[in-house]
Amino acid sequence: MGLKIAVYGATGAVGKEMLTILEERLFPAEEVFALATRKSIGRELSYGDRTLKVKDAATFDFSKVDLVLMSAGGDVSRAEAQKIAKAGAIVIDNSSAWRMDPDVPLIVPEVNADALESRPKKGIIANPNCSTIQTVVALKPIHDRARIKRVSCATYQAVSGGGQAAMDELWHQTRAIYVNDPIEPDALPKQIAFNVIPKIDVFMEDGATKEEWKMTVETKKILDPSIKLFSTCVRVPVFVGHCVAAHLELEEELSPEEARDILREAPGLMLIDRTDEDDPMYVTPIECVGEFATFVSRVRSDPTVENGLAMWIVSDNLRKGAALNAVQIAEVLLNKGILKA
Ligand code: 2RA
Repeated sequence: MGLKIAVYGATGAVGKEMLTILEERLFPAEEVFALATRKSIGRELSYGDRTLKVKDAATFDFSKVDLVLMSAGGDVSRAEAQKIAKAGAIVIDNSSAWRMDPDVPLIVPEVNADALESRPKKGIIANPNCSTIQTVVALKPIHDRARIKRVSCATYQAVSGGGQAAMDELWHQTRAIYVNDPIEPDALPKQIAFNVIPKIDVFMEDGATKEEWKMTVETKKILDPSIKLFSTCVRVPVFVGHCVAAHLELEEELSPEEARDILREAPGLMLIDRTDEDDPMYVTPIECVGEFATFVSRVRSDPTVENGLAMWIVSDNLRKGAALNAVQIAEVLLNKGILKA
């Protein structure tokens, strides 16, 4: 016997990664359904060495499944997730729709798996924002040892965070420039090829973007409400892989060597950090693609503040930033007997 699972939004970049990771991690699924909108019915998606035919989410009988991994956008989640949960399944939702709902756990297993002790009140568990996930995985071990007072960070986020269309846009713009086909001037403010854009999601009243707001409020809900976090979130011309330059102010002093020892042993992290000029080691987005780990490099003291510590955090935003974290939440539910295979 195994679990019956539906991936809702299976044809999207994250949905496809969910199918791949379920199989890679040998998640005990007796049956997996790939669901999407009507226009994708019949499309074939790989699930390991098997092929799944996409079914219509609108007519699917969710009482047939135990678990639904959703990555179908906030509007669909708001409209459908509670109905699906009422049919009996547990929903792990990748959208931002439910993240700040007090009755919906917001989970990064390496940080707050303890928040999952029974079936959630609404039957919904929220997957955090990709840039938040990799940040809190790296902050958690430092916070446990030296308590973080404040974080100031800049993010460098791949276009895949904006979905397949954003990846296609980078590809076409880059190709156009290479084949000497200049991009129309009025399109330039939005050009991402050979450019960076300090705006991800919409602007809010205070001048922050919603992405920057998510970094702050989600870190508080997942890790510690007392942490003050300020960020500038930037889109960069990279296909996959988010980076975060984080600058911490701690309550207690922690040397870079002590911090490295802590990070080296922490769950979900891989420390790649050497500044010998003849053989430097640090991680770039291209090197994190396809990996499960969140990588940390450039661990340094920040002498401009009391107990300052800086670090560079890199992770595959489609994997740990979305699909892997969702599957790891499902693994926690299994291990705790909240989901029974
Ligand atoms: C982005 N974090 O990178 C947002 C949503 N995935 O676009």
